[in-house]
Amino acid sequence: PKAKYRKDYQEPEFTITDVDLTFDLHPTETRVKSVLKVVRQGEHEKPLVLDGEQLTLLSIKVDGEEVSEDLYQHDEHSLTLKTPLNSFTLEIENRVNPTANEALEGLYLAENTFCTQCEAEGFRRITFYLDRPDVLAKFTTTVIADKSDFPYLLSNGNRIKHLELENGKHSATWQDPFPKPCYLFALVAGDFDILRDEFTTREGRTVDLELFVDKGNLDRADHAMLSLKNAMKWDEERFDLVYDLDIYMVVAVDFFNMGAMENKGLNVFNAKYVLANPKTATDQDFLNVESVIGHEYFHNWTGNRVTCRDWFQLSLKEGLTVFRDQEFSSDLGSRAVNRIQDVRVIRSHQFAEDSGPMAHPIRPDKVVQMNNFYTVTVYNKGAEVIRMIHTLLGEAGFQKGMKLYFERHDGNAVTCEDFVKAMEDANGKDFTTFRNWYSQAGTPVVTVEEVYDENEKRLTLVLKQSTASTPGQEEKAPFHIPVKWSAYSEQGQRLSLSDDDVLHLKDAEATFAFDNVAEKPILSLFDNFSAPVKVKRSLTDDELRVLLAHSEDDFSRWDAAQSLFTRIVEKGIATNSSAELSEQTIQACRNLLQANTDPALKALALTLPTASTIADGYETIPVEAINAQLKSLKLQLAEALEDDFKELLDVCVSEKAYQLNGEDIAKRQLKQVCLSYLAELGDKTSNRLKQQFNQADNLTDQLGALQAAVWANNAVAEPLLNQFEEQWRGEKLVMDKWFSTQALANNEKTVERVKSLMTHPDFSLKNPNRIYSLLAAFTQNQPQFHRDDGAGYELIGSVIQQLNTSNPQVASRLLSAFVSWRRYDSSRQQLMRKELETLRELSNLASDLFEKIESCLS
Ligand code: BAL
Ligand code: ZN
Repeated sequence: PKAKYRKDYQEPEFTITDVDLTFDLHPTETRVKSVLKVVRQGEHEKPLVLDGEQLTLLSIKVDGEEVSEDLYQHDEHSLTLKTPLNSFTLEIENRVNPTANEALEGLYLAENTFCTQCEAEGFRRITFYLDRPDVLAKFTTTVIADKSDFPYLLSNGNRIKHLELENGKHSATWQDPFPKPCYLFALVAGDFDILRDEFTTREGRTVDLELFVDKGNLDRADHAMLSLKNAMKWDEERFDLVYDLDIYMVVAVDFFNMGAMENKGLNVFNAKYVLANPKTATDQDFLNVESVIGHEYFHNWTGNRVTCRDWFQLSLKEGLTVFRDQEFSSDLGSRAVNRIQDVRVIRSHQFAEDSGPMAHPIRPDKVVQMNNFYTVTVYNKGAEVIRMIHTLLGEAGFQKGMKLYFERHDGNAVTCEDFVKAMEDANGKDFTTFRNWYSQAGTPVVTVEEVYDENEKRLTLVLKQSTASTPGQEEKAPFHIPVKWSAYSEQGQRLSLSDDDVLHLKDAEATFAFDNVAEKPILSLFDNFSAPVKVKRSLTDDELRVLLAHSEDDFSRWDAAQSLFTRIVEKGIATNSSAELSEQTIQACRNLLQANTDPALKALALTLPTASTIADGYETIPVEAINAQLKSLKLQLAEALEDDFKELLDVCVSEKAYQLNGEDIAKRQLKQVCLSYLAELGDKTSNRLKQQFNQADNLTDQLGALQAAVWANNAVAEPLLNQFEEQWRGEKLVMDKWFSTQALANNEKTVERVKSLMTHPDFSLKNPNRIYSLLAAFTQNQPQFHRDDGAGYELIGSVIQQLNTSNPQVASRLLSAFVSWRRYDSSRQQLMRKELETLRELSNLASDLFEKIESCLS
């Protein structure tokens, strides 16, 4: 496999303006006929080279005439046609085998549903095409299939024709009036239950909304529909963006590599982001449905109407659309809770990616397999970069920039640079330094020095930034880092030192002086996580406790708690003694529990940092020590705050039936945190756990009790696991949670347990959701995946080997658990390296795995 470079981009030599596709669907021999209007771009005599993979070519005609064999060439990846014509109609027939397609890219048949996934480069597995996002064409699609097995035949746009055919077949023809790149093409054929609704745009147009779910699942579709309507309304109100077609369809499927896909007018969703009712979905599932439904809907403008010029620009649509979905969730729910959860993703996952061998800028420069770049960097750090632009411009300025962006680029395939330019031009700003966020990988470390001069009544703040080198980028230029801040007295009163609540660090070092500062202030820096950086700062524990209690920024309060906990763990590791919790910190936690604060914020603040967040602070990750310290800290907190947790738990237990609203969700979240601490106290909590499990009228509470029991290795863990299995066997999405709960259990039997669960009737290596819930979850179980005898590595290594041929995209996601192998001690390094080397020797190694293995072994 060969790498492609961003710098090598060239405009297409031909374009396609119109596509007419006919699919005669068959499980193993689907025939695809494609009629393309092709137009040469500019003056040249080059041949037309179409992408095509795993296709059987049946015929090829130009302007109605069969093409003679000497004028075309067909190899594994392409079809090359010699022609002097500048504009012509190309008609190609080919065959594909949807049943054999376990990679779930292109057209596949799984559990009686034909389905497509074309992003990034899946369309070339359907038919020969210019499979690149800067070729935009109008699509007409006819789907033919057996009517009894596949009563619903769907594609993009509006249905313009439906015909009854011979032999029990029927056909539907769809026309999409909006030119689009082929990655947004979709086709679905199957049998479904349908939830129908409609949305009236602010212009008064009626849009039909149709949600297709597996038969029998209508009682789990309401929340997705409500979320869709909320998203449509929100995008009109906040972004001034109105939906453009007369119909919007969402299909939920069981077999899907990603979360969902924003195909024009026909979103395809992984069922786990559609189906939800209180018995089968947790509060978090409901929130995820809202967020993913929103995300895919928002792509209609940021992604579909304005799309990417090339795949290096992926963050143009993904960073922006994640930012938009985050704002949607924050406007509808708790802004602070959403913010903290987004930051947790950055700290636990993105920082690790940014310091490993696969580190890449949000706009990568070099790609072997595009599927490897649907990353937390491109998506989540990409969203942080957009958020910083929002911080620099404010809401009104940001919206001005969005307006100009659409004025300039609607209907086009553009670059991240075009987006930044629109933001700059609309606001008369200079983002020269800011652009480094697009071109440089790595997490900046900001060092803070504060000096207060009592005599001069002056505070001097010195901020320095540095960013470690990343693969291919030795030296880093400074980033433009916005530092949102606020100041407090030792008693926690808000101090006003300046009118400007954002400091701008644009150079390697900057000094900020504040005069007339009456007393030494405690600064709350990087409020709301105003930049994706790591901060080095020597606050005292007392100062952290002041911020925990008094910062007006909810994120900073949470962050202060996390810093206090992290310090205790780090100190325990450094001194090789048990983590020690001071009386003052216990009291600070108690005050927080008793404060009149959003229960969800209490829950988040009292949740310890993850092992991977702690690990990020170490060059060589001390696996056992982190695990031991986190356990000890949790137990100490449980013992010290036992009465408080019990009291709160009782307050949060609700007599009323389950309701899905912010207040109740927050209470359940806090209840869960209390229960998870109390579960550490052993058998005396067993009855509470059983009681909650048995009395729950919703999955959040039922699963909460199960997880608390299993993760604390409580005596009731096994009986509850059995009971849960008995109740939910066959309910795939619920059983996924049962798998994850066990995969994340921190005990020495977990590896063997995971192995044996792979033979469970509800598990299958063919379904990505099962793999994610059992095996990807297991790789997040730091102490057990990194077991010192290498059993965890062996298990996942052998699964990756199996998936290499059947589903390389999913295999590659699992491989991420190995890429930071150099961060572990030498014995673990050897064991991980062995797995990587074994994989490297595979004769048919997929490009997805090749790329990651090469970068981490080089
Ligand atoms: N475009 C792939 C799925 C998503 O990010 O929406
Ligand atoms: Zn997206």
